[in-house]
Amino acid sequence: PNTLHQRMSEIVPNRLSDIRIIRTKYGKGNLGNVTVDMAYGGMRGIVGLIWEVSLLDPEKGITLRTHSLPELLPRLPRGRRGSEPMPEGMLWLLLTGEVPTKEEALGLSAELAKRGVVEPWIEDVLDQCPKTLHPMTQLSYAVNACQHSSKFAKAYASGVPKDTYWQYYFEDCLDLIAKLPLIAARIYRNVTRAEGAPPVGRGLSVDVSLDWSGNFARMMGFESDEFDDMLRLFLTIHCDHEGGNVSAHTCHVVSSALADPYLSFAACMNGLAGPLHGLANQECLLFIVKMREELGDNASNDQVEAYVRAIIKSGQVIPGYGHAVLRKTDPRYTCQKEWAEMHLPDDPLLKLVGQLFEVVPRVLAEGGKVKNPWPNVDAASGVLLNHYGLKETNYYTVLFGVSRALGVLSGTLWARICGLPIERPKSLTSEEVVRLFGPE
Ligand code: NMX
Ligand code: MLT
Repeated sequence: PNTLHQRMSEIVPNRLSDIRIIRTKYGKGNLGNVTVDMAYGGMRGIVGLIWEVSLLDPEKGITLRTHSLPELLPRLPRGRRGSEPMPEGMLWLLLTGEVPTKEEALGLSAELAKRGVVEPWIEDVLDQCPKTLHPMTQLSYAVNACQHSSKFAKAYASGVPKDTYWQYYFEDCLDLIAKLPLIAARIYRNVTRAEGAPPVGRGLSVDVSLDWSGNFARMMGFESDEFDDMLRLFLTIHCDHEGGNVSAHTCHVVSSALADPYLSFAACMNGLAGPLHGLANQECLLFIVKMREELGDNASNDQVEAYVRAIIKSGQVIPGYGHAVLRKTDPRYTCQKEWAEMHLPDDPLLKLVGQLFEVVPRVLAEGGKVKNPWPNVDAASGVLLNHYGLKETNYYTVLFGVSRALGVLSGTLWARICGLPIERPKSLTSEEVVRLFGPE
């Protein structure tokens, strides 16, 4: 079978030629007007980015290289074990636009396992982190430290030609994706170790006979086949959500200054760590657990509704609900909910997830302020993780981040392939708005 690099090398020249034609034909096409409100309003609705690997439809949800999630999941190759797709297959798809064969995905799996090493001093740095340092901060810290071995940064400094940049970028992206399970598992083991127990130290390493996700599960200390499958699904579906979300956009803008993939991805993780973005998966499970503590196991929908209303009245958001672009239930929520209904139908927290779905959209829709009252990706994921014994909520966003590497590094690599320039939109001051539009 082809290696991913061989296939990319074949695809890149053709795609670049397509893009030249697209730009010649449509380069002057108008993508819409920008109002002052849009500039104050988080740039909502402004189309200002090219992101080759995925596209978000407000009604239908994410399409990954034109494939919707429900259509794609059954088609992605399965590995030697388990019944859920290997995230490696998703990576291949995002980078090439092609669903890989099983052999191609397994080849990529083996390649990632080979690349899965971390410099010992970075392991030491992680071992020295206080257990109380948030796992996302530790992740960002370690990824920044891995920049020490960036092949792109070295090649750039040595003055390699511009049209070869992507080759070095590709190497860094694959190396980084390969290192992430090891880094993230070390963080998990350190933050969950018993009081007074020593940090992981030496001895945590990738098993070349396992897939990327299987390795991650095993290094974290999880052994069950069902956990492995749940993690494969989680890592596959959280990978990408077009280019404008905070994490992808951050990766894109940082990389546009030709910062290497390590620096770009560490910045991306800092954005994902915000509670309105990826941290919402942590917030969401905490919310459900607290609600259960207060309402017990047999709460009625009326009690859930009263609880939700009180939270909103206190000025807090309901985590796991709402979206800046989506206007319907997130298909990533649906897919996790269906998985949970099949594998953990009696979990009391799942019952509450279902009750929230019956109550929250109606409550949020009242008054018309919230533009999307429906659940997003984070509304169900914590219940799955918790069910299989991964109960440390402050670790949940790390799992999101490991998955997100597949998408943001693919999108960013394609930006480098296309030679997109440094990103630099124009900003205004409020005085300038008045000068432009106000009375003389
Ligand atoms: N609960 C309560 N209020 C909400 C919610 C919610 N879930 N969602 C939106 N609103 C409020 C929002 O705070 C804003 O209020 P105000 O004008 O007083 O500032 C108003 O509704 C309008 O917001 P929208 O235009 O609907 O949403 P926006 O595009 O600004 O923000 C989110 C999108 C996702 C940040 C927002 O819906 C939210 O805060 N949701 C809860 C947090 C969450 O689940 N985030 C995860 C998103 C997915 N991910 O993983 O990244
Ligand atoms: C994501 O997966 O990045 C979130 O749904 C947030 C977004 O798309 O803005």
